[in-house]
Amino acid sequence: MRHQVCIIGGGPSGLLLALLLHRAGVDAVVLERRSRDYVLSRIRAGVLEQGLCDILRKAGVGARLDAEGFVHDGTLLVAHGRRLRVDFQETTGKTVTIYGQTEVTRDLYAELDRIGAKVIHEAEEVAIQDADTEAPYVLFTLNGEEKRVDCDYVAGCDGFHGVSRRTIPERLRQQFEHVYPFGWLGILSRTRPLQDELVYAGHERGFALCSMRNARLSRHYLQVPLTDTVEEWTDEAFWAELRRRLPPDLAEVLEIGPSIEKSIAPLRSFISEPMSWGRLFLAGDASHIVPPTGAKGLNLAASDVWYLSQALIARYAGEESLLRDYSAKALARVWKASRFSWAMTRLLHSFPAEGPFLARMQAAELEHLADSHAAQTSLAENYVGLPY
Ligand code: RFL
Ligand code: PHB
Repeated sequence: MRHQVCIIGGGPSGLLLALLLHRAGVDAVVLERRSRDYVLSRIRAGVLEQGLCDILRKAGVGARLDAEGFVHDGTLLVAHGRRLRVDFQETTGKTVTIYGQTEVTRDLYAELDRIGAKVIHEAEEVAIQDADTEAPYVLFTLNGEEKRVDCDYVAGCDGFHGVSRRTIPERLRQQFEHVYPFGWLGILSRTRPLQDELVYAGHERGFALCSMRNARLSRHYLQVPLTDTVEEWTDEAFWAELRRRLPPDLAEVLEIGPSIEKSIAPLRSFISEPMSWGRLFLAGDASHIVPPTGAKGLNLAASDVWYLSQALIARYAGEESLLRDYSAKALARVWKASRFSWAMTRLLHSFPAEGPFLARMQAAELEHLADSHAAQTSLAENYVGLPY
């Protein structure tokens, strides 16, 4: 088969790119390794920047987001005996929206189905060939049968463990990585969110986050050692530990209930440069990972996809310079969001191996944040998303 663009990976990056291209009359196919049910069972991001919401609306998939998403004007930070509400609306004039990545993905699938775009699931052994030539192609197997897609361009949207990044020869790739000595244990429960906004809690026993998906669905996280397993964490142990890490008045009103999902994710910062090679272009987690503390992963995937979609659309209108500049342009925003995610992680987690110096630095930084409108504005500006 032949398509103008072959997109590897049907997560949010790949699906959004496919939709933006189809809207502009560029023909794209998506090859996804998993089943649709599997993709829709992954519980991930929940905080959408205004930039991502605007893209979803432009792509024609904003209706449910606008009807069901929760607009948040600020967030609460509690740590080192301080309680600080950062007001996004007042400091930046912007907000974020709580709407699960699963729902974004569901909306994208529904619209791609409606317009008849091709998303091939359970595509195995995907291999990108001749990406550094004028005629790239992609091989894969489907139900044991070998298939081939000939295309003009390949978009690598297949996440951290995908094949796209590794298709770029190692000698041409520079990788930057920082692994944190802990993970996040997350649970989803049919309980009332702790309060109307997210609560980021720093505690000497470790970080905790109280988030949500809707008025009856909570998403909470605990910092845990990398050696912990999900099986070791009963629901009772999770709730007891979360309560310990919250200020008493919040712990008291925390509604608890059985978990309906529980998982542990390691935290890392990772960036691979460049984000393109010949006619292969990477977007989203395929090229970079941020720790979830700043809620930036999905949002960065969206800014990559926006730049890439505009570059490919321009290319089919006869203008090639945007594609040439794609990697540099995307990386500039990636590094800034990675810096923010790293700084939020350093500020709020416990790093016992680093001794008391870091803990005092965290306390000083929170004190500065509490005293300085400029510092709050800077945090808010990054949290709601840098412009693109
Ligand atoms: P994905 O979502 O990993 O999708 C990649 C897709 O590619 C498929 N694939 C392949 N397909 C074909 N052939 C292959 N060889 C393939 N290999 C893989 C996979 O099956 C998959 O469907 O990457 P994408 O699209 O770039 O999207 C990135 C986001 O998913 C990710 O950045 C966010 O979820 C990160 N993240 C958060 N981001 C935010 O912006 N805000 C948040 O609040 C937030 N919270 C989170 C998060 C990630 C978390 N985890 C579990 C990593 C919270 C958590 C706990
Ligand atoms: C989430 O709701 O899953 C979530 C929210 C904020 C974060 C990370 C994850 O910083």
